[in-house]
Amino acid sequence: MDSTFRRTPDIHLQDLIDGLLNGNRVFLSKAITLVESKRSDDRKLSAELIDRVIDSNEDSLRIGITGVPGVGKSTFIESFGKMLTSLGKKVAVLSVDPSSNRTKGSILGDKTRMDELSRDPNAFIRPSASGSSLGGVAHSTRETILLCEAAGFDVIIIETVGVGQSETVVKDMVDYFLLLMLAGGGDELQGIKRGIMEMADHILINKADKDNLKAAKQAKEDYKNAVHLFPPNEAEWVVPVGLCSALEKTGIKESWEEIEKYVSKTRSNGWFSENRKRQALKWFHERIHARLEDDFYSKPEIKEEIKKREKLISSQKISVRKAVDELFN
Ligand SMILES: Nc1nc2c(ncn2[C@@H]2O[C@H](COP(=O)(O)OP(=O)(O)OP(=O)(O)O)[C@@H](O)[C@H]2O)c(=O)[nH]1
Ligand SMILES: [Mg+2]
Repeated sequence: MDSTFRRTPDIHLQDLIDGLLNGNRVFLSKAITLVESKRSDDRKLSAELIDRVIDSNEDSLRIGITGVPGVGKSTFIESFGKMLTSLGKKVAVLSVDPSSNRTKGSILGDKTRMDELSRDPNAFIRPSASGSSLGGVAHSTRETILLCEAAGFDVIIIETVGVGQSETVVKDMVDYFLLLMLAGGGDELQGIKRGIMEMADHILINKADKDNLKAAKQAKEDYKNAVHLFPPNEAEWVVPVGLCSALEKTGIKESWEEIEKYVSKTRSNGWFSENRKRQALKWFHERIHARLEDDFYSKPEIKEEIKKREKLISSQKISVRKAVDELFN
């Protein structure tokens, strides 16, 4: 972030907000960099910024997309995103990644896979925030969603690699959670846990093309049967199972039609706003926990006291209970 933002915050913050609300993507990028910053003066500005844009998201739609590495998430987002911009929508693409899993190669790969979308004036693609913890990345991604919405983006897509905890984190920040799968091999082989399938609002079997089409059709039937056995969800939504080819751009429009059905159903049965409300409350409590932890561990005297007690615990000279009690006294 340019340092003049810090020196005269009030004037520049207003410029930033104006630019953001006008949909200016340079200002959007700057605003995102600001909320990702860990500097304490930036934090104050970010808090003010977020506060000013908090209520501009009534009509937006937040879609999470997950699936094992290589399933075709980025390719799908390219085709799906282009289809949406052709309908006049403004699309923002963010990603949540446990950063250590992300190689330079796959980020470069994304640039080519989302080539058309990245050049589309109605699309905005922002690579994942680099953060030390998943919780920290999740927090800044949530604020980034708010900023994108303030800048007039109506569909926010969040890609996550389906390898573990990041799915739960993304599920908690989106209205709709789409799971991309591959035919053949069964769930175990794909490394997709049953729990993740149960989180999905939509299962889409990708690469349903060429020699793979027959297997994809079979997989569709199998997953349809599996979905029937899942516990009913609070949205009262029957999870659709579909086929698509992100590469050949088939099944893309159909998947959007399913999403529209979901939105209209959950907006009328109240789940859409109930879910957002619950997500916001969960986020609030997560931040309280994170803040308490940060404040506690960042005290220099605590660090020393912890070290001392680690030694005592290792040599069984003190109980964990007593060590903790002492630290809090
Ligand atoms: N045949 C076929 N290939 C596809 C399709 N979608 C993606 N691919 C190919 O699969 C490979 C992986 O695609 P990506 O879009 O990078 O997959 P990803 O899920 O984003 O991968 P990560 O970001 O590494 O987790 C690429 O070589 C794509 O060209 C499809 O619908 N059909
Ligand atoms: Mg990808």
